[in-house]
Amino acid sequence: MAALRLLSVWTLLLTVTVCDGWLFDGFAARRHSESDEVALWPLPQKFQTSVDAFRLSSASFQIVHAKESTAGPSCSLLQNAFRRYYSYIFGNGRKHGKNLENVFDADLAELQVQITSADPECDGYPSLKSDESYQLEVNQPTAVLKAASVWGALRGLETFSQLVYEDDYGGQNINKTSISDFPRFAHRGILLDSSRHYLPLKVILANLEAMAMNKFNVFHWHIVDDQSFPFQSRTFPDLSHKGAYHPYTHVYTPADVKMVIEFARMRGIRVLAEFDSPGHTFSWGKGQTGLLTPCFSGSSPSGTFGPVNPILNSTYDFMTRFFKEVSTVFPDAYIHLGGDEVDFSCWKSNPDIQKFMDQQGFGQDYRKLESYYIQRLLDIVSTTNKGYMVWQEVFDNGVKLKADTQIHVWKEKPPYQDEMARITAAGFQTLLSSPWYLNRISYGQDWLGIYKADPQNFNGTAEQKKLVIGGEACLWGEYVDATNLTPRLWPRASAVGERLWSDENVKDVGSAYDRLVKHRCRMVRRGIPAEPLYIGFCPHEYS
Ligand code: CP6
Repeated sequence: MAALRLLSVWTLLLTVTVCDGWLFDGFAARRHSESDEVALWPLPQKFQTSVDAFRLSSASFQIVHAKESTAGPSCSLLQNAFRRYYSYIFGNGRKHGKNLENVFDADLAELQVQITSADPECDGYPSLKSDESYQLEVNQPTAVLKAASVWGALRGLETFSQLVYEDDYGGQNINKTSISDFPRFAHRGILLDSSRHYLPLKVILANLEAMAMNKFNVFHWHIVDDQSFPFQSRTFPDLSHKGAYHPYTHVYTPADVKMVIEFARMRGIRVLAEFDSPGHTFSWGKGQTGLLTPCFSGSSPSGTFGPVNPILNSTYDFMTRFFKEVSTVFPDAYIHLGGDEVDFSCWKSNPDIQKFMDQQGFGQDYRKLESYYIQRLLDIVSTTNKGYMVWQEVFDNGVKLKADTQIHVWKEKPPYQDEMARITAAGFQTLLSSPWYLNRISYGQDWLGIYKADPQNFNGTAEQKKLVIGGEACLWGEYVDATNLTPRLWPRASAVGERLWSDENVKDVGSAYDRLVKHRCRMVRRGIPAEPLYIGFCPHEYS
């Protein structure tokens, strides 16, 4: 046994304290080749680790429910997570055979998972209010993970799996460690766009798996847009039958959607569906005649269509029935209603719209017409008891919003800092995406700019800063399909993941680089083809 293991000095090697605002990490770990393998991402809020190393045997190590836990074997969410993390720790059974022949007295026998609240939320859905905090004590002969609910336990299991490293003999080790962790922001999302290109279920599920590795908790599903309508509606089957790229292969059936939601739930991830209107709706028109505004060329219809027609009662009847269905299909408490980038030229060309504008006294201000539509849509969606999220234009146009509306900032200009200051000054919750448009690519290490952006970096009171619920990395789909989605998103989205989870003082790019390189190799080992940050190699890339 290595002499190192006999040293039971409780050494503070890596310490992050929030209150002092100092950060000291990394260099001591480099002295020990064993700890070299350990790279926590995102960095926990508080942690201490020592040179005391314990061995794990794949033959005997177990993840179990603690006796005191309010959850037990009937909690399939945890059972499933235990199995998943056992596989990640011991390499999906690849080395299993070898280790089984080599049964030894392990130093760490088990990880006990203890849920402490009366309701562990095993069968529930994660929400903005979920408690994702956890405490992890790794000691001999057992490690203990404590969390109020399953949501914190999931985050702690990921951290535990990241603490395990391989020694020179291929054995699994973990150092004595103490962690207390919680997220900085409650909303940590990834936007995927399944309209510009259809995304096979497999790709969506792989992305959810990668999200869990990075402690993301919201999958913003920009499911339909101008180019295609893959969402299969039971009430309006023609929407996908006529509006999808293909009526059978390029659709998400109710069973598909259920599978995505359940796969996400098992990982503590919300599925936030976006049905963007009145713009970005060209594909809706194919299966729902009369929904879109007919554009005119001079005094006759040109045969082309614009945004949703806001002046017809039939439009609002349709939206009422459609969102009633959507609100039952997606269990999340919020729906994203879009409201971005409305092109007014078609509305301007249409004489019926002009007449309506006159009647309403809107003059030539088409933003007022847009607001009129959004107002009525919001009233409809409110009757489904859902909260809503909208893109920033809706706020910019002065639409009257319910107090719990969340406003999604995406534009680069005016500067997002000014926009967030205005939104929070008006008392609304907000989330940031402007610096995190990962569909934008450039030569070089663009993760640095992504990493440095901070959603609370604007002029405002503490009260205003509290209204920032987090942010989302967006991967718009114009140039992305199943072939390139994963490497384009990861590990660049990981930079957003740490910004949204870790303390605001965690911003040393040197430490981040070292950890992110290893974290990226870990994702690759776990089957996520994340692209390299820069030159180099992964320890296991040929094994
Ligand atoms: N689609 C929709 C898009 C975009 C938006 N909404 C978008 C805008 C600018 C860039 C990338 C994507 N493709 N519906 C804006 C929210 Cl750079």
